[in-house]
Amino acid sequence: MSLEDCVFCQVLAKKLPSKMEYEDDEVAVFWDINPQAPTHLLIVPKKHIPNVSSFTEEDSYLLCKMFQVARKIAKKLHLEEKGFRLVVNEGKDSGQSIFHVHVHLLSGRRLMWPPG
Ligand code: DGP
Repeated sequence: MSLEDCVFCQVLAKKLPSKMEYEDDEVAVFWDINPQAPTHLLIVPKKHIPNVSSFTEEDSYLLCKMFQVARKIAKKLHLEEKGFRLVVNEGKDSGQSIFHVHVHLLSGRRLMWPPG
């Protein structure tokens, strides 16, 4: 897949604007363009991996790192006390619309369960 085909690759390459909250060599965190909660961030690996099903054994470190970054961002934004939700949509029926794997971090309102 080329850079032009993936919205998140374009965000990561700064070819599309975003409100970046965190960035290192492997993972970036930016604010969702269509927020579903007062805090709605996306934790995204810089490596183009389409979805969870595409993760290889070698990517295991990255998957773990995405959750570590989520934890640090939640702490930085003081989300721990009230709580937050981490969500990964996998495939079209789950609602995945961008096929570059990402973890949604949602917080700031009472979240319903089960999700719709
Ligand atoms: P999902 O449906 O799980 O694939 O989530 C994709 C999310 O990405 C969705 O909540 C909207 C968000 N999104 C789509 N395009 C952009 C964009 O160009 N910039 C940002 N910041 N978020 C985007």
